[in-house]
Amino acid sequence: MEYLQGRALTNAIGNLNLTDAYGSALMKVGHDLETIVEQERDAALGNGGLGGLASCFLDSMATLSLPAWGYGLRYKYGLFSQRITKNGQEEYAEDWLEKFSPWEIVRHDVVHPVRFFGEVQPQEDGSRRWIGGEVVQALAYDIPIPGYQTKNTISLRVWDARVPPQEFDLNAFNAGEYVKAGNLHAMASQICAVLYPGDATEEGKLLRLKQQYFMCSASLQDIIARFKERRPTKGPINWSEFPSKVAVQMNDTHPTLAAPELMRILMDDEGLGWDEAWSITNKTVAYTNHTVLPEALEKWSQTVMAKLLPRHMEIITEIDKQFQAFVTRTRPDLESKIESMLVLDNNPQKPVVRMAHLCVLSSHKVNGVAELHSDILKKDLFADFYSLWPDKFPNKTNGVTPRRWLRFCSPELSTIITKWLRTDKWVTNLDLLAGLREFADDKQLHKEWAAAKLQNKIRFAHYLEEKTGVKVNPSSLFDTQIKRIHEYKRQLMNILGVVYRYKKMKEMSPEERKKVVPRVVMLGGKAFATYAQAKRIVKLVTDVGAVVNSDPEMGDLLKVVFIPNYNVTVAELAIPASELSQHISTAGMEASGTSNMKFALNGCLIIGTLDGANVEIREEIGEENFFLFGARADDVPRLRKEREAGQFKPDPRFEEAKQFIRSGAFGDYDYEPLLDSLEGDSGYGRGDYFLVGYDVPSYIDCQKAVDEAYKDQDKWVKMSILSTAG
Ligand code: HBZ
Repeated sequence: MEYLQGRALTNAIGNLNLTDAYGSALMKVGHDLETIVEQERDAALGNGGLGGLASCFLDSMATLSLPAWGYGLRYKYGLFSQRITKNGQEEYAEDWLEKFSPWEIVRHDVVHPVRFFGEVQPQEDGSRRWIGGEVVQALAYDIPIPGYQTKNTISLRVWDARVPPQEFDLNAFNAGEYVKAGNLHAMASQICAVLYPGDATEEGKLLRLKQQYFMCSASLQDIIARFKERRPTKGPINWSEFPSKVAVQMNDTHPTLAAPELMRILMDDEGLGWDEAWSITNKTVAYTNHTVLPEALEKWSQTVMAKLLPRHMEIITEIDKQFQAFVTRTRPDLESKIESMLVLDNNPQKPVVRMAHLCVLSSHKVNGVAELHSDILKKDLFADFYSLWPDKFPNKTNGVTPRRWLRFCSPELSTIITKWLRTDKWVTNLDLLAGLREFADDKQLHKEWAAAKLQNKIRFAHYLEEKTGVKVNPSSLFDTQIKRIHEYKRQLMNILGVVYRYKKMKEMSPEERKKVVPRVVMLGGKAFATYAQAKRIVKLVTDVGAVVNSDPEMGDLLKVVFIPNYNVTVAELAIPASELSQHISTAGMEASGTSNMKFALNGCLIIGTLDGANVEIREEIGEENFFLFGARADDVPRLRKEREAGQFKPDPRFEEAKQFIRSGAFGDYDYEPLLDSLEGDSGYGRGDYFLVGYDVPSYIDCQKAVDEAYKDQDKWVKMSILSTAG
């Protein structure tokens, strides 16, 4: 249900190998490419890493000439745009279609009806039919996804909701009842109005469920129509062929309804029996899990689901019944656990549908997005299902497209890579980058590499000055943390480290200060509008920046910048310019991370915990090229228990940093709830749930090691080359 596409123009002409030709053609008509590129708004139809991953997959599938489709919704307002004021973050609607998007092609001939509410009518032959309720139409818009140097272009098909003219209540309108006449229109236009915000909210749950079903139903009808149309012979449909022609990959639980919807179509519309429909569904759908955070696992109220989708509720109930019978038959030892494994959680206080369980039961494969994460799925979140179906749970570590995330966002570095490898084939075969290892000590490569990185830093410094007014020195160490703001990602630890650094620098003599490695610390990311703690973090970063950046004693030695409105386009500038990037989540909580890959690809070193794909990145680039600190995932439960039992002894540096903030050094905003979360009640019911206090000492030590490494530029550039190579 999400795609974070970014801009299309540079990517499209780049993939078609037309950038230079297009640039000169534009010149002839009096425009320059850069100015034209700047006119395009990001298509921000996603919240964060999950949407970005989907967009990377589209680029790669097109490049591999796979016959794939991305399905999504044509949200009128994408992810909100962020402005930073003296109050911290403010949100504005992102009206990306305001001046229309030149990339979408409306398909007036591709429409599918989608029903909501209504009732289920038993038929004489024993089958069941869903009738009544409200029916809206899904209208297709196609966004082309060109592959890199292939003749293949695939589509991202996004649905818009419309009302067929015959549904307009003309009688009501003529009687002056305009609101009543327009009811269905209003409902339809709400469906695709806004991208659902990433973190669970109580608001708009019904609307979100409508979005999910709208997308699943339209997409499956579309897939089935194509399957029927493309059959070689026009005889009776051989449904057993369906799974060999169609694979539906569910990007998290958001499109889970694809499974019961496929069951419904196969049984109620196509007349198949339960067993055949179930076998086809199971062979067709697969599920990628992106989180183990309990609050992010989708659960829908059974009451709401039964009202909106009565037939699907029947199907889900039957799935549970069959599963229960299967367990009784094959694994009586699991029977005591069955309640916790079912899709329907019948807790009388709050009966809910567990979407993740529905995914696991319906899918033939369930994957995590990094090795560590997939292991946690097997050991923890889906342990009982794993014991039942050990082959169902493979790992698929995330990836990123090397086109957008190296070739196009850093043409300078790309040229050097191509020159030294004597081929540009690495753009479609990243393993070839390993060839750079051979030259990792070559002084000439070092010179070229550092020059390219410097160019990227200068470009980004200009951007920062224009957007924030803060002037930074491009010869400083560029240190970046850009991602959604969340407590588990621990931006708070980053800024506590900065506060400690600043305090120590204030205490230094001018002589001592001369030895300090100049640093620009940059943080960027959006906080969900009602996530108060995340917004306080943004406010703290900007307050620290205001004080540090105007402190004459600091000069170029320390700058702290909040990068406003972080999005794909900003990432394309920030990542190639960064030398150190922070991926510092509490171990076990970041499923994978994908920007860690983008940074490493661009020769940026990583400071990080053993979490998500950091683990595998570190293995590939070598542990000596990775700044590792912090607790291990296995230790986290024990540390939390110790913390709760009052057995945690805070490091004096941690106390000093908090105290400095409390002293009012960065203004008188009420930071107490933020600092409190590191001590008392974190809102998660326990103090310092994310173990910032526990990891701060090794984090500060590790940052010291970063400074030392940066002083030896030969060593640093070598590490940078080896990051790209790995
Ligand atoms: O998916 C992210 C994970 O946090 C990250 O570790 C991983 O690398 C990435 C790709 O696998 N998850 C998200 O970005 N999640 C969302 O954006 C989200 C969106 C809507 C929701 C819940 C979560 O309702």
